[in-house]
Amino acid sequence: TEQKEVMYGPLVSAKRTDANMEAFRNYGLGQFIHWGVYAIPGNEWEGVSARGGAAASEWIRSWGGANAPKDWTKTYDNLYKSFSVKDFDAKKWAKQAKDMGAKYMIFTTKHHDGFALWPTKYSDYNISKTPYKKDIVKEVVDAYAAEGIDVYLYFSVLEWNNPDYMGKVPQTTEEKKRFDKFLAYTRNQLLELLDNYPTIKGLWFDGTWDASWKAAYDFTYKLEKEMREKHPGLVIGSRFRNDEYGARHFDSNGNLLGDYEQGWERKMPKEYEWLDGNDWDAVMTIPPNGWGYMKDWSGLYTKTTDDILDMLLNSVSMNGNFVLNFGPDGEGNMHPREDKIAKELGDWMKVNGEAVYGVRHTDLPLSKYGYYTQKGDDLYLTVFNRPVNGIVRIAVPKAATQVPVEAILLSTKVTLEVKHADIGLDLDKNTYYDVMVPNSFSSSRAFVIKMKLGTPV
Ligand code: JFZ
Repeated sequence: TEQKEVMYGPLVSAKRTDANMEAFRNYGLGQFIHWGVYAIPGNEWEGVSARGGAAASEWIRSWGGANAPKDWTKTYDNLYKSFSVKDFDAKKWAKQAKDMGAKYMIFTTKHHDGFALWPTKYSDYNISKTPYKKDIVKEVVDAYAAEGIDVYLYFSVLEWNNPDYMGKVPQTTEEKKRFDKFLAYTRNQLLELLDNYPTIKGLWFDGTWDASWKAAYDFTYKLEKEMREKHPGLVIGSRFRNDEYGARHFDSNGNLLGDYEQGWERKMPKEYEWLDGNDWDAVMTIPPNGWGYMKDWSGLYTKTTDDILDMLLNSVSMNGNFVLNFGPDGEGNMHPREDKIAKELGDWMKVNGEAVYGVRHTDLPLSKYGYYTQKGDDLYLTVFNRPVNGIVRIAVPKAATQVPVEAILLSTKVTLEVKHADIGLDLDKNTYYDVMVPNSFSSSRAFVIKMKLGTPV
């Protein structure tokens, strides 16, 4: 394919091997937290509703429509005055995340509404002006660090309530001046975050899709460079900037713009090949959409623990991390269903986490029973679809040195009977083994078969 001349392409190699990137590759499970003043409405407020369809609770400021009171955005922009967060306890959140098995977390420092959860010097619309007053970002960063969970900061560039922001490319001298002011402000805030919270491992960018930001590629290129110099090892996703042709996530030659691909928002890659060997994460809501607190989950399909486990194993089987979102309410309490899912996930991970953390994609043919992962010469098959005949047939590459295969149930450590099957269309490449799952073994969720192959596959 023809290569274009790209001046504003990647600043770093897409395959960094430093400690932070290696840690990223091994996280497996992460937690996202969306918190801000939108947690107060919790998707219903003064006749304005953010329920159903594409309407997300953290977008309620924009969902007014015809039913909204005339001064709705003004009402919204004053919600911070009642952000008292009387039940907020960062240590409690961090403990829950730890028990769930999360290895990193992403926290919203500022969403599209522009409200900053840290006492930024560059805008008055921040936590210090609320009844709570204290620095929430600091409490979260410190509490998670104390639990050994890496912290990434979510930052929305676009701001709905900032008069200096505009979505279109600035045209007039006045507009250019205004938008330059906005860019300087954005740079100040980002450098401030790096100064204030030096233990963070990365930044998760959002709100970077507008034409104005895309046209500022020279500014964003320099800013990314500056942030990397200021904070060596910083991990930045592909959603920060674009090249001079407007290509986002990947430059015009298909090279990743950042350290990992950040396009998997409420969707999953179907095939490993789509990922082109890049690092990536999938971020997921429990309701269909809605990242901020939603008080009413009725009438919506909300994902179950089994759904989430399926997506988690699907992600790690393709070398990605899976990041589950939580949207605490205006007082700082998780939704009861989030509490329940966190507990159930944690219970599963305590038994089966070996099949999730630090594992890699295998080159085996896809299994109809579940997902393969591997670590060294250990092969894991997490079974979601238990066959009625009790036989889980696996392909073992000819290169495997340990045949017959040794198989155990990870949860009980019981050895399973393995029989040579030699059925398959690719017997030149693979040989087939049947792992017998006894009828007496009962499991209400997916279970893991751990096998030794004597060699990575
Ligand atoms: C954004 C936000 O608008 C949303 O509120 C939430 O914070 C989410 C994590 O990020 O929404 C997006 C961002 C990117 C895509 C879709 C929705 N995308 O790349 O398809």
